[in-house]
Amino acid sequence: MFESLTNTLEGFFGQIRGKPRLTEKNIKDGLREVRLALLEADVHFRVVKDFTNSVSEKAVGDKVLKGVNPAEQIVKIVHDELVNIMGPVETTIPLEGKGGKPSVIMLAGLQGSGKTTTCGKLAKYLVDNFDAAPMLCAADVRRPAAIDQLETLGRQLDLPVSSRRGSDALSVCLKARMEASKNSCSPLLLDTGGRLHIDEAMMSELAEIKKRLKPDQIFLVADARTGQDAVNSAEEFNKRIEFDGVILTNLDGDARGGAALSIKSVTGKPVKFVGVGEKMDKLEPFYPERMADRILGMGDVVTLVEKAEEAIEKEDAEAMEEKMRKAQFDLEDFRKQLKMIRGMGPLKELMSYIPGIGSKLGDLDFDESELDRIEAIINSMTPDERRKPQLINAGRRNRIAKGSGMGASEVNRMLKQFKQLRKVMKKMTRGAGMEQLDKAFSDDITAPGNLMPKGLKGKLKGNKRNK
Ligand SMILES: Nc1nc2c(ncn2[C@@H]2O[C@H](COP(=O)(O)OP(=O)(O)OP(=O)(O)O)[C@@H](O)[C@H]2O)c(=O)[nH]1
Ligand SMILES: [Mg+2]
Repeated sequence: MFESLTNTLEGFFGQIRGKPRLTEKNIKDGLREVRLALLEADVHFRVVKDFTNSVSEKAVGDKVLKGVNPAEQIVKIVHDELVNIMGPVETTIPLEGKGGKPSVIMLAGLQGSGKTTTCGKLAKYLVDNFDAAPMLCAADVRRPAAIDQLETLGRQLDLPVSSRRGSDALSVCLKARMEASKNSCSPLLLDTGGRLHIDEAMMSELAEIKKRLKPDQIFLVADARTGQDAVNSAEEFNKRIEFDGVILTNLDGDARGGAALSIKSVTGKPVKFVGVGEKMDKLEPFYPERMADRILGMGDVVTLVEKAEEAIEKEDAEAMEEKMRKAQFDLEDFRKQLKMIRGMGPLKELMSYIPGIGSKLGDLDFDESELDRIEAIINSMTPDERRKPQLINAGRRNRIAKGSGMGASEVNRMLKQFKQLRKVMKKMTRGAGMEQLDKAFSDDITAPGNLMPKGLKGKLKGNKRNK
């Protein structure tokens, strides 16, 4: 999303790295490019101006000039400034209203921005993380299909939906609140109607709902792909219906990301959640720190760690590590790990979280089918063979090849790779440094078609930001 900005920033830091100290001139020169990259990423021009001014001011300040390591200082300044323009963010959602009544969460936004989908995602998020018992309210009454869409989501999530066809939006909301109260459901999530453009009819409908229901929290749902339009309409919305925060959808797509960087500065209200896919579990709280890390190409280690934690039980992980250390890691374990890793998402997405790698990936292609082949081969082995690969003789190898639809040479190659992988693991768990790891990787594993994606090794080697 921020590839070009990340590259420019890396270049900027690189330039500074070569300088003995920060001066107004070398900062200004570098920042000129950063300014262009920000504009190119569709960041609002006012935000760009404030951002670069602020970085330059802090960087050429007295304190910094005395510093010993200018490059690190400038990275820190840029990082803090990025965090500053996006935060602070408070993502708590009131689960209960006053006096034990249902809390009311209102979602508003332009047509097609993702309100209905987000309504379902947010409900699921509250159920999964806080054991809440939400109710959805179909307050988009202009289009019958909108009500159907929310009801379908409700069935899919096994959550109640309050709707009333042929009624006006305000009455639907009031009735829904009574229903939620009667059924002890909270929060009540209002999926309101959107228009293509901000118009008086939509605004007065929303204002009326706000006035009568006094929502505990109001979210503006905005489509990140619309860039500056999203920011401008957020500004308009906020003037009329003051909201508490923004849910930015479609951050998984080819959005340039400018909206994520601009909304807080322009509206004074932060992005609180982001939609990163169509499925119901694709909603995440927004963390400015992590976003800044990603923009700076530091990868998003915390997200990766969280994903891994979701996929793997701690005890499993410890047992696995012990096995790796003792080189008892067998093909059965390997199969488990493969399953786990693939359960975490597409390889390329996972790699993008790793510090220093993310920005280098570009449009590098990951051959996931190679993993399919490896899985097929392991699946065709008997449990005994998985535990003791040394049992596999020519006869067994041919049987495995047939069973998995591969050639005998592919089975051989896979076994050879596995042996190497086991060696690498042993070294890594004994605390080997990057050098040894590099050496281990320079073996057959990086050969074309093998485990490491083509071209990545070279890219990694050229990467000096590995810490
Ligand atoms: N990839 C991706 N698709 C999304 C995301 N959020 C919503 N969508 C898709 O965007 C389309 C529109 O979403 P809706 O939830 O229907 O939008 P809406 O704001 O309710 O639209 P109206 O009711 O017509 O105003 C749907 O096809 C969603 O699946 C997201 O974060 N990522
Ligand atoms: Mg809708």
